[in-house]
Amino acid sequence: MLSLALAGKPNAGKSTFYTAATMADVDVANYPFTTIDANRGVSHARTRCPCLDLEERCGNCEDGKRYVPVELLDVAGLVPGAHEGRGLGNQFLDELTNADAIVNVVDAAGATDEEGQPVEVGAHDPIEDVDFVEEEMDMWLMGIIEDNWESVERRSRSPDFDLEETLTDVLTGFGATEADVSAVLRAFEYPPDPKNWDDEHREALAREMRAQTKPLLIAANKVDEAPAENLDRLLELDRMVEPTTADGELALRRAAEAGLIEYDPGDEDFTITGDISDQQRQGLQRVREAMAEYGGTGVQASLNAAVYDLLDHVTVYPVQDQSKWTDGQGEVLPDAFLLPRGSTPKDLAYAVHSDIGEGYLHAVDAREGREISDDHELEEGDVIRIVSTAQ
Ligand SMILES: Nc1nc2c(ncn2[C@@H]2O[C@H](COP(=O)(O)OP(=O)(O)OP(=O)(O)O)[C@@H](O)[C@H]2O)c(=O)[nH]1
Ligand SMILES: [Mg+2]
Repeated sequence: MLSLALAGKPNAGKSTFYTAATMADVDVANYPFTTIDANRGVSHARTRCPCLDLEERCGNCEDGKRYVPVELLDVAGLVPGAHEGRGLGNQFLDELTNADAIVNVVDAAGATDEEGQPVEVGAHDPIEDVDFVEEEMDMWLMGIIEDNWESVERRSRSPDFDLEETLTDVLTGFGATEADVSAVLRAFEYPPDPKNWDDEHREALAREMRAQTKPLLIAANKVDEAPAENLDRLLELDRMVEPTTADGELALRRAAEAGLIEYDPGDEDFTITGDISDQQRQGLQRVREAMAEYGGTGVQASLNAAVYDLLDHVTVYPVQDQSKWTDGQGEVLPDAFLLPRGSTPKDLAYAVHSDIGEGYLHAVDAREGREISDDHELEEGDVIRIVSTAQ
């Protein structure tokens, strides 16, 4: 499963975002909330369910809104200097190791200082919080590379030394693959002999590796309180920025669970359906105002941006019956897989099961009802029948 980590300063709203995004959604019954542990849960990317192209809804979506599971990690607050052990230090950088992408939750209201202590709204410039998470991660990785350089040099004396392979061994704990290492090595100039590398080379390697393996998105949180000018400046940055109100999303999910409103995560608005107090009405009205400005609370939009834009994945639906789009039990569109863009039918077969992958014969595009080539690049919403000796 894809894994997204929420990182950022203390008090930015990470746990609020996490709680809202991993809350049980009784309506999406096929993907029950799964607590892995306190800070590791299941959330979803939202996409258009292919059953909208059938006569009837499939039963695995919410009226055509399909929620595909992704892992979400709530990482404890980072402060500047964490890579040197400040605040709660390295432990939390270690927690980021498993993540495919990072959502840096920033307090766009500027109501907390650089250590996360509450200050007056607008007293702290949130732009300062944008860079430091990246900087901490880069410096942390730089530390790992420096600590291992002696062994890289030692291995370089062996006649069959391979830099790519050696660096992959060193960085695998950070989630780097050999493909990541070769992509990074191709992108910058460095001396062929590790003995001749200096700190600048190692720093460049650390920064490139971090960007390659842990791309980052900014959730400009607390938009309900944030001065408009802060939002404007954050949105002008040359980065992926999603305005959010995590608190607003949490209020909506709780109200929906209590049957007070109709709201599906990622909707632009909600409808009040239950008996609510004046106070509740006022609270919801404030959320609605923030939503009107940005087309929703931004929580679902952040998860979607991470999965579909930053990580560039597509949602693909394997089926066994190419005309009914069902599995062996007759369930319509039972599964949705997130695969990197560029994945082929065989990659999908392996994602379903390694046996299916090994026995792969060919694949059928169930929308068109015709066989597709083995190098066909899967697209968002593809419904695919895999023909395999292992079925
Ligand atoms: N106004 C407003 N407040 C929010 C929003 N999201 C979170 N908060 C508040 O910000 C405070 C901190 O939220 P948390 O979710 O605990 O922050 P955190 O980033 O997990 O903090 P640490 O665990 O200490 O790192 C709480 O009082 C939240 O209610 C938001 O969208 N708007
Ligand atoms: Mg927290």
